[in-house]
Amino acid sequence: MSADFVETLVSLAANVTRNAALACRDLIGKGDKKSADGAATDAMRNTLNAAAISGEVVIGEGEMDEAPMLYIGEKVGTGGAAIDIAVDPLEGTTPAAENGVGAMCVLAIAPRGTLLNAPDMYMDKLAIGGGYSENTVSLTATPADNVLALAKAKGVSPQEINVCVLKRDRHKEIVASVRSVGAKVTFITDGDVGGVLSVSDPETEIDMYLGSGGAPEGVLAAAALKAVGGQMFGRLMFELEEDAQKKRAEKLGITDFDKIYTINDMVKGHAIFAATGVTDGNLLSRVKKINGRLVSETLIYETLTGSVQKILTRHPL
Ligand code: VTB
Repeated sequence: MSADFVETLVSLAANVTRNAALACRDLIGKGDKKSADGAATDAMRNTLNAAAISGEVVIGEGEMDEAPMLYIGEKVGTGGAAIDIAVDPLEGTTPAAENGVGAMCVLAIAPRGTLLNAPDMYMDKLAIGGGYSENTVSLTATPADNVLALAKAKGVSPQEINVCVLKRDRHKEIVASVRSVGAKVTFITDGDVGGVLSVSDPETEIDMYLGSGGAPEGVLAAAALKAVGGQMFGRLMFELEEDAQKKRAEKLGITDFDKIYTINDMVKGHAIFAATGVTDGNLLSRVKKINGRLVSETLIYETLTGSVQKILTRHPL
């Protein structure tokens, strides 16, 4: 991807997530996840369809028969460069409906065929920020051993390591293991794209992300984390006796069900990631009305130059 083309895609990506966040703003806190998600999805699709790209949705709202819009395989754009599109129009429908923490509109763009077509199922995830040597941590090690290894690499005591985890019963063992070596756990209630990304922002003081969440969200987070040289590992979690899951994965080209995906397996080349805040979180603020104008916050991660930008937009009246 040339620098000019990346610039074009950056502004497209920012436009898409901003429009989605503006579209669902009036539905925040109204207790209706579906309508909020629908408004964001509609806006994303309209913006993508007006763009001079030949986009194909590889991570979307579901398979063709279950999602009317932005389904996997849907073609978007008026024609142009062949690119993969990954979307989570409203990442965190629950916090959006409840005006909770960390809902955002998310999109990643990459050259055609370079993003992992992740099926809609759980993925076990492990992420750390940039600046560490390869194999500092591993999905096959215990959480406690990963904390010890990261503390050593960072040159701090394990007590100073802060691990972000989705607050779910299924993560009890991870939490106990992390705390057994004296490290901190920071819980989030929803939204593990933001959870993974918190390792990329020193202001959050989060060193590691651990736990299971959506596989599509894993690929989206990987697209951003790659820009800052972070590391991420993911393993699809097939449920026992769930042949249908394996069939769905096979349809998307996945044959090795035990594979541990690295960040470069999930995002094979360059990528552009954009997220606009819908509710307040530790990375982004909600769309606010200031002096009668809507103001949004958008984060852009871009792998070509390794840049991270936060864009504040004052929207026209
Ligand atoms: C995951 C996570 C998302 O929802 O999909 C989660 O990746 C659903 O997990 O970021 P549970 O089944 O445990 O609720 C999110 O947190 C989005 O809200």
